[in-house]
Amino acid sequence: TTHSTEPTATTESTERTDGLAAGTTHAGLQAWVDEVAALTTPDEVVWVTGSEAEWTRLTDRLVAAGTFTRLDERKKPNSFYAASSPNDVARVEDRTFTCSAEEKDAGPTNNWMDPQEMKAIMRGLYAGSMRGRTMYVIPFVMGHLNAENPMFGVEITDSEYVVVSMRVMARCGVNVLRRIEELGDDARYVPALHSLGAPLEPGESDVAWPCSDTKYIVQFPEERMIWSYGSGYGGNALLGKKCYSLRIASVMARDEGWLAEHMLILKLTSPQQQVHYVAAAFPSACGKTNLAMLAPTIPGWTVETLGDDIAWMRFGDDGRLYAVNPEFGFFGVAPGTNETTNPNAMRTIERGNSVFTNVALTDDGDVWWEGLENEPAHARSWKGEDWTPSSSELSSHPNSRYCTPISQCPILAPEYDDPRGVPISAILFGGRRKTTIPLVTESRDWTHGTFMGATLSSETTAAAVGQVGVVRRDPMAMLPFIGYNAGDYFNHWIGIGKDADAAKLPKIFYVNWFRRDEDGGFLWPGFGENSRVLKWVIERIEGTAAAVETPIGHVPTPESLDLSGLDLTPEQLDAVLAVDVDEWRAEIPQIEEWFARFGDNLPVQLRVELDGLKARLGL
Ligand code: GTP
Ligand code: SPV
Ligand code: MN
Repeated sequence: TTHSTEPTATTESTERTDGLAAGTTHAGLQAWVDEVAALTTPDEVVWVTGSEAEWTRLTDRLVAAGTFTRLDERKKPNSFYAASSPNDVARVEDRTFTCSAEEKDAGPTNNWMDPQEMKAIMRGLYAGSMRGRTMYVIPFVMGHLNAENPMFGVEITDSEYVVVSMRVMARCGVNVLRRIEELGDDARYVPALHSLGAPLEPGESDVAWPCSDTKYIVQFPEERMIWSYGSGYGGNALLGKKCYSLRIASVMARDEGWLAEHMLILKLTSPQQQVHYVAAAFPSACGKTNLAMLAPTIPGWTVETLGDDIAWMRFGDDGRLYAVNPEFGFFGVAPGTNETTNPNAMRTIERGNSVFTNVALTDDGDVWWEGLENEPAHARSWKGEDWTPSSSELSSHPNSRYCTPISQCPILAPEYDDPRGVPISAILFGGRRKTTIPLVTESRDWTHGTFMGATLSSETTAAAVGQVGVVRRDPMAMLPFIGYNAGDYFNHWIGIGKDADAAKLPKIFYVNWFRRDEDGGFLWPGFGENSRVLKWVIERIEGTAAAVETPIGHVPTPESLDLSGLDLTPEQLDAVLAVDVDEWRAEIPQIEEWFARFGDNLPVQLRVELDGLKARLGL
């Protein structure tokens, strides 16, 4: 491979004569690319190949532009530091729209605008928006290229940061394009248009993090199309992730009888070598990555990782629900990640090939964040300011992220790469609640589990712009990601249970790692100790663990949890498992208010579940 330092025309044409793309023989795709180029008027159009030379060229260009700082090769090989503009640090839920033809199809939880109206606004914004920049065309596939129905996408972007990050997060490049071309008109791909909204005038020098104050993250569900403008941040700009794999895919899943969910996937092996696969939905920044890579503290149990953010689940021929992770990398929360909480994430990132955004840059060319070991005496904060341990400000943004290849995870399960996926034994729903929700509750059946998911609540986090720590309903951890009417989504979940053989469905549980004591401390140690909860879940499935029936479901008896070697007093255990009737009675009006938003569109089964819960609480 060549290692040019300049993005020269010569390097491009070398690749093209190597058989890599200068364009496509797929007429429909070429027409769309031409149309976007005519609208956005970039200086040049480059097709992303996925080659090593291309990575070098892009990262060199980002270093030259001041967007990237190369980290010390001995610490993090082939890795880069980036700091965003302070107004571009997280998903922007109030700027995110579902533009279905009918408003009712966006439902009460999404922002909606008429698609024609939205397109008129955005065409105005896109006009000339790539002036002075390069327009990249990224052919990608979510999931496996050899899947029965490969889930193609093509992202157009004017951001090199986005191209580099997409190459980590999704399977991208010329192999994907060739497959799209072979399939011709049969290739289904999601066109995904992204612009930073920061055109450059001739001679104008660029800023390190170009973006716009005006932001739009828009899904057109009927057209299976995405338009994004003004942000370079992860979920707003890496369009294969939340926009495609959750918002658009959830619409496809509704129409085709499967599930697109905000879930991690892990493989659990017992000391008897029994294997179970578990999927878990927690809202953003509520513990998916950490649970997916968990290092168990109980002897003989092992965890392997398949995915940390998104699961697509379809029924197999045997009637079981099979999950695949459509992604190719991790876009993980940095703060709090360390050798104790998540040693497997530490091993993954130290292999390099990673991008760190909005953390601190140390004087010796490494990265640091709150919660990491070896606090430096001095660093450059994510805001570009001098930082020392006595600084009043954080060194890293609470939503700072590492972007790293999944293949580097030391506990990656080999099945990760199987396009058929893995059969799921248990689904966990969980949120971040200081009170009320016990450590773990088992649902009675699929419909009750759907009720648990539909009423899931969590304190808001820094993963989205807005107030942090406010309790809100976050159904199935999908509030910002359901691409259609959430009432219809609940109906779809109920329907999945109706169509299936109940004995083969995953058992559904509700967990809460975040309950607090009076002093505000966590009642449960979390992280690796969560393996004790996973063990109980598996033993419930196998019928060997005890539970008490409560108004909200089955909760462990104090003896049924394996607590060997754990420093937890009986009082603390009682507190973490408690089902406090008064707290639950106080929860009911919130659930009623939430359900009222769906009117007649709320599945009757969920109303029946709520009535049953109220009766058991003596209401
Ligand atoms: P997204 O990538 O935004 O979807 O987040 P996520 O669900 O993958 O959350 P992640 O695992 O990155 O955790 C977010 C924050 O919660 C981090 O700061 C973790 O340290 C913290 N966290 C994760 N698991 C636990 C736990 O078991 N107990 C406690 N107390 N904190 C946890
Ligand atoms: C989340 O917010 O749930 C994330 C990060 O996983 S983002 O890619 O920005 O959506
Ligand atoms: Mn997420």
